[in-house]
Amino acid sequence: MKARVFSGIQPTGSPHIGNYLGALKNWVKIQHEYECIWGIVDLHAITIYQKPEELRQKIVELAGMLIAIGLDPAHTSIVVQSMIPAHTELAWMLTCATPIGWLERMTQYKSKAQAQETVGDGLLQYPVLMAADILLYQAAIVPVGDDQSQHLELARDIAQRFNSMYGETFVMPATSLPSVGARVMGLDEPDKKMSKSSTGPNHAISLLDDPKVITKKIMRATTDSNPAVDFETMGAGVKNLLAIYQAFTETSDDHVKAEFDGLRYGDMKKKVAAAVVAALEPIQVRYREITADPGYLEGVLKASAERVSVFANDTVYKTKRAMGLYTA
Ligand code: AQP
Repeated sequence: MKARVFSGIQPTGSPHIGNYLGALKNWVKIQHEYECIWGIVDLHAITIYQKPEELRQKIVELAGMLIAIGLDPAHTSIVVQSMIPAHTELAWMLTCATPIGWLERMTQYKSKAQAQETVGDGLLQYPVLMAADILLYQAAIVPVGDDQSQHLELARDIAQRFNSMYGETFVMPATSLPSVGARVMGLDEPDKKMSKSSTGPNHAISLLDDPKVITKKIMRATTDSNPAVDFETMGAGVKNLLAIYQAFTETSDDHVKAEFDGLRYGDMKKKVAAAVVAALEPIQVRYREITADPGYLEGVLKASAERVSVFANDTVYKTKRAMGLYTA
């Protein structure tokens, strides 16, 4: 039997190359090796206010994007989290087994809470819901970007605590990070991770950005005071651009060094931009074809939800039994 894999992406903003290189590209690579479930985690998205009309639209667009990047819905499940009530049922049971101090320590909670006038309880519970997403499917592997490593560790702690309180119920999930691109930084602020919610016009490259826009953003990316690439002294901005190039072209460290050492920044940026444009163009063509037929996407989401509900309900049943809740 193939091991099960789960990972999710929030339908907030437009997916960017950080999401792609940190997580999505890896999803496509492993989709035939494992039994994979990919979540459009809309219940996570609402931990920060989302405009309802936009959210609904973004969920469908994200489903289209996941297929456009190469996920094959005939072999892999693409699920909208809120279509499967078992996610929230399990999340509540796990909440009751999670010490609040574990949640207050999460760095994502601290940084997102700082940016809010009023902090909703959902933001604090975010990692418990994420643990529920993973444990619900008894996933053995979770491919994510590096920013989610702390949440994954917490999911393991929650699983371990639950198993020791109530008996073996959950499979322990392992984190899988890509070797290059695990943390893509903002083009304008290379000390901050590229993020959908950052608003700077040159911060992120969306997977749907026009080739001209991609080139313009990369040409304006922050570098340092050197005139050309120097592997001994390069700053975070140049490192980030070369990591983006390497992750898109899947070339070795030696190849990148040979190609870029001593190259002036203007020429280096042109090469990076050409690699990003070449990789994203076919995705954009497929995206336009797929989203032209919303009925198709609806069918994919319904079929996936039906398929995975069997495992999900089974885990909820086991968890209820373990905790002594009443089951018919
Ligand atoms: N900059 C990044 N580099 C590498 N991987 C990244 N991921 C996110 N940003 C980077 C990975 O993408 C997957 C899905 O992301 P998400 O939508 O759940 O993550 P996020 O952290 O919420 O993304 P954003 O862009 O930062 O959105 P906001 O601003 O709304 O919080 C995850 O596997 C994540 O690791």
